[in-house]
Amino acid sequence: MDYFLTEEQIMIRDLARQIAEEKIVPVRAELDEKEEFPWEIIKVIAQSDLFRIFIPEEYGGISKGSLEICIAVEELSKACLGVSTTYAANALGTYPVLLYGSEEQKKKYLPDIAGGKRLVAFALTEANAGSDAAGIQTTARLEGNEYILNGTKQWITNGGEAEIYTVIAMTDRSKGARGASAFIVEKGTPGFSFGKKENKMGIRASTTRELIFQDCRIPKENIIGREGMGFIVAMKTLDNSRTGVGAQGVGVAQGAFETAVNFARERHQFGHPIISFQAVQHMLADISIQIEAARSLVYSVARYIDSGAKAISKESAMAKVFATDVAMKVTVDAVQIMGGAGYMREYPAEKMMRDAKILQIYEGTNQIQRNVIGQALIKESVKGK
Ligand code: COS
Repeated sequence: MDYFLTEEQIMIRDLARQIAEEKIVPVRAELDEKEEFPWEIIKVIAQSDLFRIFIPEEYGGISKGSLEICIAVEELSKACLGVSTTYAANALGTYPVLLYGSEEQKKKYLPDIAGGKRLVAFALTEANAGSDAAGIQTTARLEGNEYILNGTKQWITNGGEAEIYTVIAMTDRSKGARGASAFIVEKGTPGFSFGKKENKMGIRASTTRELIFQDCRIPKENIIGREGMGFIVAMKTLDNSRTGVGAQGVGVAQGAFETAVNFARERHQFGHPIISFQAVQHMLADISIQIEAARSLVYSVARYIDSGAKAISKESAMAKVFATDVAMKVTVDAVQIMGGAGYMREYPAEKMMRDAKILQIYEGTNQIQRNVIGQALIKESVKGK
């Protein structure tokens, strides 16, 4: 399929593909095995300017949009979802500043983020606030010129390795979702420490950690937007970021497809390569149809976001659900085509299958995405759209 990419988009794709093939593929199994954070690869990504993609030019970026991010994420994901999660979560953590940050905050943080000098993490989830994001318990109390944060965030991607954290906390718990606010907290701030590091089924090259705030004082200027805007900041951040999770799905599915095709050409049974059997061809045909459909949707939604559309919740949720459900099915089928070999650590298919599962869970489970789509459909039907 020709997606009519511009020369610049093709350049981004080729650059990300080269990094994926030369730097990620050779070490992905080891990173997965050792559950090791990919600092060497992050440095290469930084040197290649891929962190600059979605940062405006005036802050050291190249002012590209959602489609360019998706293209880069897809290529990295084809090689390793753990590495691409680190990259994509950095964008997730940056969106609050990009979308709602003050001029001072943008000037202070975005150039370093664009240069890949400081990684970012987004901290919303807590032990009792996963799908129910408005149920967060972490508090931020204004005292003089400082906010004092108390609480614990759970399962934070890039936790511990990132230098900058965009944190959602309650400034007025009595107001529910309308009592949340968003803050920037820097690593090293007294009262801010890291807790449990998770041992995960997949995306093991990425790090997932607890953040602990104990009377952590931050300057009052570190609030993003105004008090009470935190839930909207979080939801808009996720609206902008979820298409990228869809792109991760497309990438890992493509990686699994290519692995299965290569294997099916080489593997002989009953005197023939297994790719010559119709049972295998039909599975590969179904896989390729699903991947192309997922890519088409992800790219279309990314282009829709880049067109400046304001209401993007439904569309980004659709891209996330469809492409990540495809990723799960395709990676399972790739293992099936490869049979016993697919189940072995010697081949990358089993890692891709383990990695793919998280895509249906993080940045809002696929059940929550269907709620978001359902709510949008109700609103549209009321408006008679
Ligand atoms: N954009 C702008 N505003 C939004 C919004 C969006 N995408 N989604 C919700 N809002 C607003 C609503 O309009 C509502 O505003 P009012 O109080 O003015 O009416 C407010 O935010 C609360 O919304 P709602 O009542 O829909 O909130 P709920 O508590 O029912 O939760 C879901 C909504 C389930 C969609 C939300 O909690 C969610 O997305 N959960 C998943 C979180 C997630 O992705 N976690 C992953 C961790 S981050 S990696």
